[in-house]
Amino acid sequence: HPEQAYLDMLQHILTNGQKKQDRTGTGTLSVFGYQMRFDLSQGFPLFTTKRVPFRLIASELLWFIKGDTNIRYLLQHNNHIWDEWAFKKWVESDEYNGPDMTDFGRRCLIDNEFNEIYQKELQQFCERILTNDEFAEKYGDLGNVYGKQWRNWTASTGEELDQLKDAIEQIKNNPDSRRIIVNAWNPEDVINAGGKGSKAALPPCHAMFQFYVINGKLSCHLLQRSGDTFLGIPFNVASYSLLTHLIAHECGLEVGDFVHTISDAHIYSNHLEQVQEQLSRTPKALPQLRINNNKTSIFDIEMEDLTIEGYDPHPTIKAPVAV
Ligand code: UFP
Repeated sequence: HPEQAYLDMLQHILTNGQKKQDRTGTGTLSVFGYQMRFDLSQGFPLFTTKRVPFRLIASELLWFIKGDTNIRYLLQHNNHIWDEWAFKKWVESDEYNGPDMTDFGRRCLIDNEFNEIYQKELQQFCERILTNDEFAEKYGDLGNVYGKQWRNWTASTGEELDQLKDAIEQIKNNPDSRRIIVNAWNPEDVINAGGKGSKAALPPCHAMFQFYVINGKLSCHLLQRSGDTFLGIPFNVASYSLLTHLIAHECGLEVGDFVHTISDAHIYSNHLEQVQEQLSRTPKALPQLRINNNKTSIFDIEMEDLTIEGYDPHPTIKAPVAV
């Protein structure tokens, strides 16, 4: 079963992972350098041993593809996965004069009373992003995150590079090339990322990807510098598999493999029981992805053009996010 590659990785980290401290203070079991391979013709790797929310993954990917870096688009699609990053910029700004939100990520996990105040404040923030253009422009934008780097990387000359469009052109016109790469890791923007006045809300996790064409099939290799294997990786696998499908669709190619290399592949110490639960489950048949055939360009694809068929996963497994 294609999903076994993922379950094997979880088991490998449980067995061989070293105890390692991390930025969030949670603690992990970690291995350095792990690779998975998914043959996309065997079904769409939206994992079945727990429910993975396709709509969130797809709307985030379409947001990257548009080159958008403002969370407004995500909120319009009821997608809240990036809220905290924009909220952080807002509460650290001079204009914010609400309740003290210092270190909100950690505090809301341990302090119920604070969590209620925080949730209310966050909800108001999202409302304002949706309804107030000026506010959205100023505080909804995450800076030089994926969308910016993929579609308008600013060169030292000031020229804007569209790496994603260039990659698609290469796939169409020069498919044997070994240089079909999109790089999200911009060293200049990574300096002090997330800090006050920084250019990017956070340094990219999925740093660089490359395409490969053989026998009419498109494959994609992602290099991810850091992977939360329980919570993050199922999203990342589905996201890049979807990207590969979309580009193959545009280029008239079949899908090949999605190859996923993770540098620091870790399980957080507070996800161990959840991982055991997931490993005790038997994978079910993978679903199929359908893309609207009336559209070709990936830049025109919207949510309603994407359907997942035959997805019948085991239930969700809840786990705290390390922030
Ligand atoms: N993480 C993922 N996938 C992502 C993403 C984050 O696994 O797409 F954005 C995890 C990896 C790590 C944490 O556990 O989030 C980021 O922390 P750091 O920057 O310290 O690696």
